[in-house]
Amino acid sequence: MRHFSDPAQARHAPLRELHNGGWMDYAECPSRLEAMLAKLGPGEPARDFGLDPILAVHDPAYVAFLREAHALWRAAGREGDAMGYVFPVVGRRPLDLDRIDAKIGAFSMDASTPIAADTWAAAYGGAQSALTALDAVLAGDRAAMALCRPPGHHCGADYMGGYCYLNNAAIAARAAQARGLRRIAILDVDYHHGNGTQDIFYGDGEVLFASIHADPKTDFPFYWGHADEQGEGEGAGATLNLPLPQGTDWTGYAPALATALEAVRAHGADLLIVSYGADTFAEDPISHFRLAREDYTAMGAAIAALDLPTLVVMEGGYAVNALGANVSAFLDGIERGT
Ligand code: OKP
Ligand code: ZN
Repeated sequence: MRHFSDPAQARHAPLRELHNGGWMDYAECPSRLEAMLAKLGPGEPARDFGLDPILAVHDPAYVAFLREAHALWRAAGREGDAMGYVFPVVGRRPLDLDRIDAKIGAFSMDASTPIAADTWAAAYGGAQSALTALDAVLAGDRAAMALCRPPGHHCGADYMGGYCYLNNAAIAARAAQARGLRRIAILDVDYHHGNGTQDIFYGDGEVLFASIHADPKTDFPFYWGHADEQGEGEGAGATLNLPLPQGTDWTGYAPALATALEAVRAHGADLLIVSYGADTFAEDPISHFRLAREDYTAMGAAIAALDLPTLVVMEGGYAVNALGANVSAFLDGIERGT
């Protein structure tokens, strides 16, 4: 399977994140991309499809903010990474405030998503990787992989969060629709619920969002991913959340995967986009499922049995030493099928 990335993706390097009231090293680190490339080989470079496919998902004011945020931070005399500390959970509206601290909170859902000097370049490169891999699938490849980093599934049309700035899976889905595919399924198998992707397509009946993730009662992002969230309006029934308890291993995971795959089948999708996270791995440092490497091959094979054109977009996975092998095991399953 061909895979795609952009060198700029390695330049996003926040120093630290707030974790349980203290600072820890930033888990979503540049070596994640290096580890995947070391195992899979260099792959192919992303092509540049420009801003339009990004603006088909994201609000122009949010995109403008992402591009200028770090410069504004520096201009305010600050060091290090831009981080917010006031969040308008009530009455958020486009006030067009100048101060960086006011802008950043209005475009954030959490305080674990710092903006460093090259964050925009990396996020932009990742989105282009997704679009390039999509192009390979639309040109006839049965499956292709975008080694996106930073990940995308927590950010929405006008907010960042959970290490995510641009929603790569959503950008690819909208680009596929612009090229004539109507019905699309997004299967999110990252450990964390893809709240941003869900939000973007919540009222859209053409894009199914099906997600298997740690129960948000115990895990980030807490407020979304509960089983009763099923879509609204024309999107009613086109969101499927399958939360699972901490400690879940393949025995508990496989039935949920079968349920999600059945929903993808029933949706009648022309294209499958997989938001793949390797943070369901037993040894992941910030997550609490117990999948083993060979489970990713089984997962890939079960997905391949859908027999749909498949775009795989990288999300999380923080056991860096195991990351390349885990991604490779998953891609082997997709290639081999059942
Ligand atoms: C991104 B992806 C802990 C704060 C919260 C955010 C987790 C984002 C996961 N330091 N951590 O879904 O893998
Ligand atoms: Zn995750």
